[in-house]
Amino acid sequence: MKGQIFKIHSDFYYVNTAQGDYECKIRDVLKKRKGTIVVGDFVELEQINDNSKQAFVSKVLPRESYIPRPKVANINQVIIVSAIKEPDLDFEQLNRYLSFCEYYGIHPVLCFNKNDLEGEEEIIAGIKRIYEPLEYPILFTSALEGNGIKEFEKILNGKITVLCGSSGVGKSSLINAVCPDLNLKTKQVSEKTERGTHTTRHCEIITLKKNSRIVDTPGFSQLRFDFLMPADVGALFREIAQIQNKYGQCKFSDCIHEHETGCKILEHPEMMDETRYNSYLQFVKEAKEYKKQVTYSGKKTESRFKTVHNKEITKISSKKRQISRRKNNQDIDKEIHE
Ligand SMILES: Nc1nc2c(ncn2[C@@H]2O[C@H](COP(=O)(O)OP(=O)(O)OP(=O)(O)O)[C@@H](O)[C@H]2O)c(=O)[nH]1
Ligand SMILES: [Mg+2]
Ligand SMILES: [Zn+2]
Repeated sequence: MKGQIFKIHSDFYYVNTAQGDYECKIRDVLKKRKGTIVVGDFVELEQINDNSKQAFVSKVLPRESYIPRPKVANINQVIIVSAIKEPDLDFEQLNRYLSFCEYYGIHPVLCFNKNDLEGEEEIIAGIKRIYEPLEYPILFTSALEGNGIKEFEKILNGKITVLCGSSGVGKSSLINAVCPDLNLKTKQVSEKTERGTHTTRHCEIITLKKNSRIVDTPGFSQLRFDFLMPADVGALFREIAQIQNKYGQCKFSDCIHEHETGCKILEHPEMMDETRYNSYLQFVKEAKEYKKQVTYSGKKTESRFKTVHNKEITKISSKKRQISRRKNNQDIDKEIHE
């Protein structure tokens, strides 16, 4: 029997199957992998007996996707929720979430909530100008008055969605608007004392409607780009590929578009919005900290992917990669010489 883990509680794994939900423990063979089995993993079950709703997880199936915070596998999309105001729209935070989606290969949707609050036409126009050309789906909603909730509901259909966004933007309120029975806890912005605290903490896949499932724990909270090389940050910004498609590659293949000569990104500032470029520079700065750290410790880990013809390709680790014929011949030459 196959199913999907929707909740983990110490040693218990709660699995959703076509025959209903099961409370499971894992087989001894999986004990070593305990910490790596996460909510969202597809698994195979062995029932204890026919009428019991208890079972053993005997196998974990390969993943389609994975994000680390919250640790959840096989999600289909991330909805990045921002508020048009209260709290003020934070472009860097929004771009950070977007770039994380690009990095983990998960489809992002942009949702701008609280559009019942008036007098923000300029902000809305700015959002459209920046994000429409990047071809991200965009929603404007009001959890309070119901605008755009039908569209929001439709986008959830048939998928497992992670919502992310700063505290107070209305993630729980949006879910409550779609599914009032759930009655998730929401909190006044003014009640918040600490920055970055969230009302919602645990990680669980919640079924909203028959085919719509969500993870209410905010995705990617407090993450920084301090785990990849500066030259890899460009692949997380779609406009950089767009510019290079149109005007050709930068002069230097390792260009990080900061102040190099012959840089196509710097030559065409009209093609990349300033807030986007500033976010890009900030993420490059974080990546440089990582580079410094690995250079210092001598433990340079290779980036997980490279970009070829604007397509991300997962790199093969140096251990698994076969020695090239050229390298092999060079080694033989060297040996003969010596
Ligand atoms: N005016 C207006 N207020 C809203 C809207 N949606 C949510 N709010 C209010 O914003 C506040 C925060 O909403 P939540 O749903 O708790 O926000 P959240 O994103 O889940 O926050 P965390 O769980 O802390 O991450 C609450 O006081 C809501 O009533 C909206 O569409 N319009
Ligand atoms: Mg919440
Ligand atoms: Zn460049």
